[in-house]
Amino acid sequence: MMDTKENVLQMLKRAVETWDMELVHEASAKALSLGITPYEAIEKGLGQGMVNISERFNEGEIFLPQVLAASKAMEEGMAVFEPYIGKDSHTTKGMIVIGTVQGDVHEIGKHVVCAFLRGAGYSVFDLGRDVPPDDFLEAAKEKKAYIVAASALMTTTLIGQKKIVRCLKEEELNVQTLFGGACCTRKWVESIGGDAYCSCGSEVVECVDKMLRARKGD
Ligand code: B12
Repeated sequence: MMDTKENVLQMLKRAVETWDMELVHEASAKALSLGITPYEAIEKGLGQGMVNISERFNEGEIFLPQVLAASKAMEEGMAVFEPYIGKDSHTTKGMIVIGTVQGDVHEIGKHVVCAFLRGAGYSVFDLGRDVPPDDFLEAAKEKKAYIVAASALMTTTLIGQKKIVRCLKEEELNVQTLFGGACCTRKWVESIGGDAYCSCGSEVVECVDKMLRARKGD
């Protein structure tokens, strides 16, 4: 098969779907040599593989161990592209503190968001997963963050985003909040008094640029 852009994106998708580490590396190398951007490789290649995994998991065709294996393949692929995302930006557009809410261990989507933000010239301090609301607050103060961002993938953990808003408001910190994750919606974010919502990683940079422009009043 010819190594066209479309074929290589399909190959990246298949590598995640079949949790084939060798194929992850082969396809990632091909993507780099074809000049496919890291954004495309992550969103249109690897990420589409996770979409397929989610569907098959929902339909009961595969189970958690396979989901985990696919997640590892996705992370392995992302690690190949990360050094190529905005590696030469020395100045930072601002600090963003991010994490996955308490009780929730899902991190892949957050990693995608981190990669895109770093690539666009933001400094990102990633608190990891299962992060209590107070830790977001402390990190925001310490890092002088402009934005606190949090991911929640489960209906049971969404409440963690509400707690973050409450925590930040109590301290009257001048930071904005940004939320996302599979079960998070714009309506939810509005209902908890959050500032912004993004449904996918590719919207994030534009959204954050807009938030900071509004903050600076231009
Ligand atoms: C991979 C996965 C796992 C992996 C996670 C590995 C890891 N290192 O992250 C493992 C196997 C560990 C796992 C465990 C569990 N999981 Co799980 N998991 C998934 C799965 C299949 C895919 C998630 C994923 O990575 N998607 C790919 C990424 C790229 O997409 P994404 O996360 O949506 O992120 C994008 C956007 O949402 C957005 N985004 C994400 N975060 C943020 C943050 C901000 C600030 C912004 C702006 C945007 C943004 O941008 C991202 C990039 O485009 C989902 C299914 C689904 N439909 O989401 C279930 C799912 C989330 N899991 C689920 C459950 C229930 C569990 C478990 C409890 C086990 C179980 N019984 O099934 C445990 C949870 C343990 C815990 N305490 O957290 C449920 C949640 C149900 C619900 N509505 O509450 C889901 C929906 C599956 C299902 N249908 O049942 N899981």
